[in-house]
Amino acid sequence: MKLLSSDIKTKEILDWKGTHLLNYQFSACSMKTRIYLNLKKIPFTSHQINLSAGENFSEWFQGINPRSLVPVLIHNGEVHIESNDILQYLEGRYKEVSLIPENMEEEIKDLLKFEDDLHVDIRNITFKFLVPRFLNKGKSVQPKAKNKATLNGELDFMDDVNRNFWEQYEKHGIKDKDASRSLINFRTALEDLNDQLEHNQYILGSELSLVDIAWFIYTTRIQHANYPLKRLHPSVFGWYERLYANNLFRKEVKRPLIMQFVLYVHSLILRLKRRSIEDFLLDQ
Ligand SMILES: N[C@@H](CCC(=O)N[C@@H](CS)C(=O)NCC(=O)O)C(=O)O
Repeated sequence: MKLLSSDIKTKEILDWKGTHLLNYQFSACSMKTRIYLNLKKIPFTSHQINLSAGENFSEWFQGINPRSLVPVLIHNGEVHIESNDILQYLEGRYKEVSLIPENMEEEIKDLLKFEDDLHVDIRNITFKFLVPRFLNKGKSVQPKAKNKATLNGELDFMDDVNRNFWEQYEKHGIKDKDASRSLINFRTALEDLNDQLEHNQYILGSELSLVDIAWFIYTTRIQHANYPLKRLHPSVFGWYERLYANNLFRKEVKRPLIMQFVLYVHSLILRLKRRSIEDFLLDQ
């Protein structure tokens, strides 16, 4: 999704030349765009927006993305938001090493839309089973900036959806019924994926595509949250391991040891309390 230059209120970025990615090291959608840029060998400048510190709600960033979300691509002063749209936009500009197999544009569009629709579910799973709630305690959702970016001249409702998510999370965490529904949605999608990957090297056949990149990120995330991928969907797990062997994928999903340690302790606590993904799956 390309924004109009009149929608951008942080005007300085309109003069940026080359390829810039506003992203966060540990954000799933950011990882997706970084892996894509690595695979395509597109040189880019990375600008970290620390989501844990609420930097996406700074005046500066709110003046760029009306949704206050990462990633944002700035390509020779043009601003693009929505990770899947960013990949498809770049695919149209950089044709060598195609990641949209011939005649599959429409199928890929549909599959990426399906993947994007699951974003709310990966969020629920992440904040229910992976990230302890205290880590988001200090997350400061700043009020709407005076000079907020717009979408075609209007404030964007997706910003309110996101703010509402954080407000609810602050009050109740992720509710059990939402977590269960999200697990069912993922399990169903992964069962289909498993059928496809039983006979194929990649999701769409013999060629690597944007859909593989997108699902690599989701499968990484749910495994970090201790979803039993290998046991429930062995062909998806085999495909995941093949991609993980490639450093262009692997380096973007690396987590520092201290983070791994904190999340491991959290997962032990969930297991002891019988609140892990495995426990929720048993109840379904
Ligand atoms: N559909 C969007 C989702 C973007 C999104 O939700 N980004 C998350 C990180 S993965 C974010 O910026 N979260 C910050 C927040 O909610 O405060 C995309 O694909 O780009």
